[in-house]
Amino acid sequence: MTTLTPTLSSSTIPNLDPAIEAIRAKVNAGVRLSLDDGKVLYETEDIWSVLELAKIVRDRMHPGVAYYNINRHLNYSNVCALSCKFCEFARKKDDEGAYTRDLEYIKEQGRKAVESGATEFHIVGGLNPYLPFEYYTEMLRSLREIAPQVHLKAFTAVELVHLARIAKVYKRDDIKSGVRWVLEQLKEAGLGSLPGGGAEVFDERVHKEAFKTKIGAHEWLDVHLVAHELGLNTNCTMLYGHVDKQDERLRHMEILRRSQDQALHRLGYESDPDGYIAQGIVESEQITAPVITLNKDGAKLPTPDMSADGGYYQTITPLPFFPDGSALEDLPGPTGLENLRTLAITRLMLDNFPHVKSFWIMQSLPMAQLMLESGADDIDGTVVWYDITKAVGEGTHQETTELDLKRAIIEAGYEPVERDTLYRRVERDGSDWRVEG
Ligand code: V47
Repeated sequence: MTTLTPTLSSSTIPNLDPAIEAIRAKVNAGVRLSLDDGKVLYETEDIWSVLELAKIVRDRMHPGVAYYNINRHLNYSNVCALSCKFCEFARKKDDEGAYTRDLEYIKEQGRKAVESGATEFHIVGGLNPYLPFEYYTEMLRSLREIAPQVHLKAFTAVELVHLARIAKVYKRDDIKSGVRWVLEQLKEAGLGSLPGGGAEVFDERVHKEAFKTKIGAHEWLDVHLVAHELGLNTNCTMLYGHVDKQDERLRHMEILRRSQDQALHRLGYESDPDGYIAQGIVESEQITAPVITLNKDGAKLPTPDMSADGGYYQTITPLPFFPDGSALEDLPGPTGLENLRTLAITRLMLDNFPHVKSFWIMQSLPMAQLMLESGADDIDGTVVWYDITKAVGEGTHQETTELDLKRAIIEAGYEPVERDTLYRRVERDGSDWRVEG
């Protein structure tokens, strides 16, 4: 049970937990934290120091600035062959509220994106067994034609495995080759990067209990590996606060950190002499790469132009579980402090991730603002329509204005920087925009 001491600040009182001091020394030196350090960060009563340490790292990596974007989410279909217990979004074909958007709807969304000056489409949907592979290439081509400037960040790893199946290129013993073919076709049709959804928590127990028929950690990582090899940048997520435990979240972070080591190694980053490889992590043992950290003073963050030689993970977004309407709705979901702490620990553990996003739709804008002070450097965008989770009393229209995003960032003490999907600065004149440099 966490004890709160809200009137005390760690700069005016001795530290509440001496174990934090050892971690502070590592953070100051930019040394990789171990899983045991992560456990201390989860268990300490001194949550304020955890948030403060994450802020130190975040400010070192992105001094003075916080990012947002002008984007639109597009959920093309909620019809899904799977029945994951945490999901409220999925419907069967004949269920009330089931939908599949036709190309006309998608084109209309493309026109609206241009009118509103959006720089990104975030496109995801269920595993719809009734759509042909051509639907997906046509969707991207149409958007590319109508909104050529808008970046298409589309399809989670599990959707891409599903596309390999419907395109009949899926091989159970060699997932990578089918997914490579699918990604090549989609890239040709306009795909720019992959969103980070569907990772959930990389753990066999959690997988069996909450999303047993969905792909597991190995497949998810393989899809992102192939995307990186094809020069596509990707994101990743962690959906926490349901049946998962804290040590399982830490292992999830460790696996992602090793996967990023691999991506950065491919990009020519040098190994870290203070590197630490966790023992006994089945999945990550298969990831052979030197340890690479980016959280030291002066460390060079990856840039979009590097992705010509291979991609990398840009952003990790911790996603708090929304119980309402799901098969796990009897669970309470994480609290605000749990959300802050998990975001801060994510920043501290994932020392080789350039960005940590607080997705305001799921955290709320006020909480996202606090998270800028606790490890996040990005709060995502204007969103407009979002169907996967709904805040209390909200439908799928979940939009905020650029002004509100900027106001939240300024009030948190940072300069708001509009970014494109690849984190390049955007110069804007109304709905006209261009990338700086
Ligand atoms: O894949 C599903 C999760 C994800 C619930 O890459 C749930 O920049 C909470 O991935 N409660 C979609 N989460 C969202 C996502 C995302 C969002 C913003 C930015 C990026 C990015 C990615 O939401 C799903 C799933 O993991 N999810 N149901 C739920 N009840």
